[in-house]
Amino acid sequence: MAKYPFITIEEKWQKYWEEHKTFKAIEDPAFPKEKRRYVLDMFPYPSSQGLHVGHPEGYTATDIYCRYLRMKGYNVLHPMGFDAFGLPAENYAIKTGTHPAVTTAANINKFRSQIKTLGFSYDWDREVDTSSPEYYTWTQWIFLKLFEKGLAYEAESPINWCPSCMTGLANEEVKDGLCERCGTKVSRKRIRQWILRITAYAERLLADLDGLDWPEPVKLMQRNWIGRSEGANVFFALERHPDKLEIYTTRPDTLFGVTYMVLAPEHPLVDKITTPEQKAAVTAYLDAAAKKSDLERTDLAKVKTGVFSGAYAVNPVNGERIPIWIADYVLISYGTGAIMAVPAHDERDWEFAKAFKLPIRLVVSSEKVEAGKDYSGEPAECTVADGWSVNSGQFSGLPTAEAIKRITAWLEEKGIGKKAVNYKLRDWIFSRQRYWGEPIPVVHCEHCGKVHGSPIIPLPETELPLILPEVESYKPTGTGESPLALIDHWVNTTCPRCGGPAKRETNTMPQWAGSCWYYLRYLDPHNKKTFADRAAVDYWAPVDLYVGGTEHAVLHLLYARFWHKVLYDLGLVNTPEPFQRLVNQGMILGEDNQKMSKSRGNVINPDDIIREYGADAMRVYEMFMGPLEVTKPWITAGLVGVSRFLERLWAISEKPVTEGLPAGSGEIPPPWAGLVRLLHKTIKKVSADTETLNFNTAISAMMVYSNELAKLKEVPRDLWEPLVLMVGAYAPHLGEELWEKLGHPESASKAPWPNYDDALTREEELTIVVQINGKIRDKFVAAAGTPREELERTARALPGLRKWTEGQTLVKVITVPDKLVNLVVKP
Ligand code: ANZ
Ligand code: ZN
Repeated sequence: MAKYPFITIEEKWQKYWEEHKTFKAIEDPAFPKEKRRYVLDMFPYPSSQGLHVGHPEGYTATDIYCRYLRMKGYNVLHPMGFDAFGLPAENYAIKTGTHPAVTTAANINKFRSQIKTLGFSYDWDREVDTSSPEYYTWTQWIFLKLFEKGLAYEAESPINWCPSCMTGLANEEVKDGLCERCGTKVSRKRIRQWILRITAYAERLLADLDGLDWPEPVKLMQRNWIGRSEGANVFFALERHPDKLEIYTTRPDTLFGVTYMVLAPEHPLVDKITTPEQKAAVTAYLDAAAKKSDLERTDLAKVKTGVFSGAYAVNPVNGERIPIWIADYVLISYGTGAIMAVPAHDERDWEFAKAFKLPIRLVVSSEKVEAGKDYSGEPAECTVADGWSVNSGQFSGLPTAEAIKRITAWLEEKGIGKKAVNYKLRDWIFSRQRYWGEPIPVVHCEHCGKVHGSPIIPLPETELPLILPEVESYKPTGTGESPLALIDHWVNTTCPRCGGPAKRETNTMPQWAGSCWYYLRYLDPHNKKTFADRAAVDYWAPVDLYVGGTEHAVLHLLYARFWHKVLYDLGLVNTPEPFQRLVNQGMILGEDNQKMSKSRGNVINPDDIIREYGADAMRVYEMFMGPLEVTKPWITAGLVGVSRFLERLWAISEKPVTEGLPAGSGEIPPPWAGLVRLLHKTIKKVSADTETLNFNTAISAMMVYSNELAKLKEVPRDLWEPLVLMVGAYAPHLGEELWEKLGHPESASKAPWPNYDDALTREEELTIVVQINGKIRDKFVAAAGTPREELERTARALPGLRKWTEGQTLVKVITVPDKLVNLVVKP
């Protein structure tokens, strides 16, 4: 069989769609809100490697869904763009001197043309490029809004520093102590930086997850990352010192078990309370701790280190003297930066107490407390689970939850403690000491700093965009300054407030900035007056379906939710959440079941596949590999199978088409009855499966049906056209071509999705007659096409036949499927 001419067909229809702007989305008021859908793909970073097979997986899924929705009468917005700022272009510039803008433009062109060869139904008039000044004007504008609201601030504190990328990183960008991007071990560096107050939104970012139709694992990752914790702050008096030591604990019920206190090395009290005898030891310890990352410090497996301060606190519940230690397993950035240590019930404290031979006191029993039992003496192991309070004065005998409540109330009454909530979420380190990013639109003015208190002066909106200037060297300075700091004429500017000399901010924004709001720019991409007109936002937003990989579970998806909420509070968007439904596509592995990588040599290049099998085959194959969400290996044999399916469709289209098969039920001419039923069942299944993104099973249903059509010499139009239309959503080039061959002048994408008659999708039920020795004795109902063995089994088990069969031997069974079963018996 000759290959179907996919090369010409695919080119032809891509040209057609482009020329006719077939998929242009227009805010047509004729569509009511419930008939509009916004379906979004995670836009790609245009790397120099071009598209990999993972990109088309999600893109094909949303494309099929969009085509289906349009045919179902929805107005659909389906845009694409490029997340174009980023380190690779800049690193390439350092190596070759080529401006990142040049590399980025070339990569975008390559990506765009690759994406276009796959026949996706994007509205290309809405394309965005986050690195273009037209776009980043509004990224900078949103930054100014954040600044105005007090949500962007400057600070100097130790942050995660990647010595290879030579830039500071957000906590979200550090995975197991390594730079998320390059895998280099992250160190600590104290630098001036811009920080976004995402913690101000912690509670809402947490609470609003409940209303989202997102995969549970993603929601859980965000919940854990935000890390809400409930407990109490307790004030401990200090011996010979007027200050109070405030600690945060989730277990106020363990107050009677405190045997020492710990301050984080950076705690301001360290200096004040350290006794002269301990000074030298403490100083040495602080120096060592400063060099470690938070991860190294809090790792449970690490040997605990610490030093005694020489000072004592007083336990408010029993007046005991408690030694105060300094140890780096307590972080300054969490809670109050100080803890009460209860080694009997906290593992880190247990290890520390064992290492430094500090007392351990049981205050929670794992069994219900027995009257008169002695709970004193050192416990043999650490128990963190809830139980019943012991050795805890008036609170002994209470179960943990109750003890926490009562002790907290008691602390509040005495004025020595209060309920407290803490979050693991930290503010977002937002500035990068690199070149290829959005300049932060503020200046530093010494004069204004003296007169008004703050030297930071935001640019007025009218001065946006603040264009990223040309530089001679893209190389980061490594000192914590961006290469922009070296351009004197750019750095030295005038203050927009006082007109005096001022210096520009030289840090740039992180790559996440552009992707925080791109889905809003698609709504109104050419607007010069605002980031997106509110009417356009109201027309389309929020995103109804967002499809992309799991790698963004916290980073992009958390940051975008944060910015969206800020815009919502400013009255600029219509919903508190940007992405109503999220679906994660599974990873596509190499044929060897391993992650695709250059070094393994198992990378499949989409261009090769498209050249050899066509874009439609690539699309259908990626959807046929398995459920969208699961990880699955590439199997070339599977691709070949899919390509045969498309060939078969082509072969069907080469047969003569006959007209006039009655479509309604009841009067179908007998030779077609079975096929008509199969068609209606197929439409029902493909519709339902496409709606629920179960593309692989929809494809199998179309394959089964096409096998039946392939057996015909001539193909009735009424049996063929619905399949062509459904195929058109999956393999759109082929679909258009077959539709045109059937004589339709309009694009198949504009035709309505085929309907089915539900009556015809139900199993046809037939009455099966049962005979004994040729005489009709009984009957039963069975689905048409029930296999012979099953009919015989049912017939033989009929209770009504017993009087003829009892005591007889069955000698023969004669079965006519769909009609009768004759049991031949002998005494
Ligand atoms: C006494 C205690 C007894 C604690 C007990 C636990 C168990 P989450 O759930 O993560 O919020 N902690 C408080 N601040 C800390 C800091 N800055 N660095 C390191 N550890 C800190 O954990 C809260 C618990 O972690 C707090 O409750 C405190 O130890 C410790 F049987 O206080 B707990
Ligand atoms: Zn000024």
